[in-house]
Amino acid sequence: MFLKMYTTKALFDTLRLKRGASVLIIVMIVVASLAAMSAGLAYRGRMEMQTAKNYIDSLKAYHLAIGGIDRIRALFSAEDISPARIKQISEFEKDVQEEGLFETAGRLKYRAYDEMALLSINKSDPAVWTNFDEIEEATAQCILDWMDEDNMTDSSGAEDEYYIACQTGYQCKDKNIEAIRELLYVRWIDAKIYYGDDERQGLMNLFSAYGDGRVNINTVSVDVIDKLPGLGSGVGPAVEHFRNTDSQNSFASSQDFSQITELSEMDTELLGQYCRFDSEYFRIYSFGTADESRCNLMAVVKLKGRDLKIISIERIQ
Ligand SMILES: [Ca+2]
Ligand SMILES: [Ca+2]
Repeated sequence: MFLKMYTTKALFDTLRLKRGASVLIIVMIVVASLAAMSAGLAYRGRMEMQTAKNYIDSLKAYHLAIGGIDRIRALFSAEDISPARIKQISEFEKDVQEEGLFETAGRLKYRAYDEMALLSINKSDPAVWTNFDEIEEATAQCILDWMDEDNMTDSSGAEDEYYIACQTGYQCKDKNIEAIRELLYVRWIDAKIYYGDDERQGLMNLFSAYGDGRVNINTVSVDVIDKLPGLGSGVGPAVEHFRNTDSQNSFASSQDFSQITELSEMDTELLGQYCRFDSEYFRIYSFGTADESRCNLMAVVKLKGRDLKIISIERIQ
């Protein structure tokens, strides 16, 4: 009898202990779950705050970059643009935060170049392609196919058949290029060829989609002069030397070529065909930075009198 009572009591004690342990385990699980939930919520909150901050920073960077384009617009409208003034604006670059003009913690840099210092992708003499060592012959053929009206090519080019078979399938343009960024749709042209790198110029820095096919002799680079067919190799350096000798040295007409004694008769005649002496299109680079966010914009603008019209605007690397 005693043994039976003892056994029953021990059984109750054991059950009570087990129930106590179970409750303890449940409490521990609940506490652990609450702690995990709390950590999760805190993490999520931090992530949401970071996402919101990144969004605000990216907006800030974008508006800073747009502000840079506006400042160039104001600069152009402030006075008439002479050939000499074009040279000055083409070198313009400032960090606006250093000027104390913006309260924001971001930075802004911008500069304007003469778009007419670049070769016209649509209207340049097709022979310029023979002077290109930045791209392969096949790539040049693909660019020509992209623009020509026909649908015929050889094994090195690309027309509809190639582009339609691509993963994202699209048709060959078969018309003039309207914005230089279109080149990224052309076979073989990737970001490295388009933007360039430490070793070679990018196509975006050599070509323009605008203008009448002539380059502005007052701003064109030696690199671009070297691409013009038939000119002697010393023409580029001679032109640059003349422009740099005196800040007032500029060309107002083809008669001014006689000031460069190194030019042959043929060079002078060809420069007369290839060159212009003023500009109506300009390229603006504007870089906005807010903390880790950056926004790099490139805009092409057309100047008529003092009125500046934005023709195209794109994000760049
Ligand atoms: Ca074509
Ligand atoms: Ca073709």
